[in-house]
Formats: sequence, C-alpha cells, structure tokens
Amino acid sequence: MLSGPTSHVETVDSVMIYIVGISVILLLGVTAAMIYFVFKYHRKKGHKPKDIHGSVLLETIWIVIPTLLVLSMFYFGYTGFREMRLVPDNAMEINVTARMWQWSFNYGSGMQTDSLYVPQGQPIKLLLNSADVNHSFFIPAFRVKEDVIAGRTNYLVFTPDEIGKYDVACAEYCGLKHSMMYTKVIVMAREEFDNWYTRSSEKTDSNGEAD
Ligand SMILES: [Cu+2]
Repeated sequence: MLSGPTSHVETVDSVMIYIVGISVILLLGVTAAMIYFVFKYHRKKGHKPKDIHGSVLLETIWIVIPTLLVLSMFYFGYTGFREMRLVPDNAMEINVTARMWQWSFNYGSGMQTDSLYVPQGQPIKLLLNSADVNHSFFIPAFRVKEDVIAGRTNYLVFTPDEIGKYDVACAEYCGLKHSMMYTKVIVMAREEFDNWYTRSSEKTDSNGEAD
C-alpha cells in the first residue's frame, strides 16, 4: 500500500486509510461510550433520573466535528478523482472498445490489439466506448476505474510509472461471461514501445489486427 505502478495509487490508498481510520476510531469511541453509559446509568433503587433539555455546547460539537470530518473526506476524495479526469497536454490518446466479452484497443494508426500497450512515464488518455451494453474499465493495480457507457464516449487518465503487466477487468456486470472479461495492460520502456509500435504497425493487415 501507498506506493505502486502509478502515483495515483498513493492518493487513493491514503484516502482509503484516512476514511477507514476515522471510521474505526468513531466505532471504538461510540462502543466504549455505550458500554460506559450502560453501567453508569443502569436502574438504581430510589434514584430519580434528571430531565435534560438540550445543551448548546454539546450540540455544536456534534454538528461541527462530523461536518468537518465529512468535508475533509470529500476534499481528499475529490483530489484523487481529479487525477483521473484532468487531461495533461501531452497525453497519448488510445481508443478502447468494450464488447461482450472482450476489450480492444485502437492506436489511431488503424492498429488494433487485444491487450493495452503503453510507454512508461507517458500520460495516457483512454477514450472509452461500448459496442453493446454498459461495461466498466478497471485496472486494480493503478486504482483507476471508469464506466464504459453504451452510446457515449467516456474517458480515463493515468500515467504508468513502472514497467510490468497488470490486469484489466470489467467492473460492471455485462452478461454471462462478464467474470471472464479480462485483459492486460503492458507497460514498456519508451524505446521498447516505439520499436513495438513501428513493428506492429508494419505487420497490421487489412483487418487492422496486430499483436
Ligand atoms: Cu463487461
């Protein structure tokens, strides 16, 4: 956790730890207070309970603190969301088509692949389209996920920092073989990618298929 093949991993995991951390502290606090009150205020003979009609101090505290906590969660979450949506000027565009039940990637030159090939350190903008129903493009290792909506072009931005092969999954139930709708994203060194791209473009046949 907190470091990974994209800088986005650190952002997402930090938000996750922050929210889970606050939730655990609150859970323990509420449970401890509950147990304490059960013992402190259990029924005693000859004891008449007091009626309490509000407390401005207490009410202010329990309105202000949760509001600040929720706003801070929103702020950190939104910061991470922006990383997936703000497109850097030098982003490389790749068209992604989802169909039941496979992915295909088109690099603009007419070249098409079943796996996604990207150069290391290059901001990537994926243009997401569906040929049939709704899908969702998900790279768990990069902590990025975006819906692929039928009849609309959606997009997703990431910068792969580490060379390697990572799973791509469909994260929106799309029919019988949804659970098999996997492929890979292959992050290559810039030079290796350029060689692969030139080689594959040459090999591209009339169907536009290369691999
Ligand atoms: Cu799908």
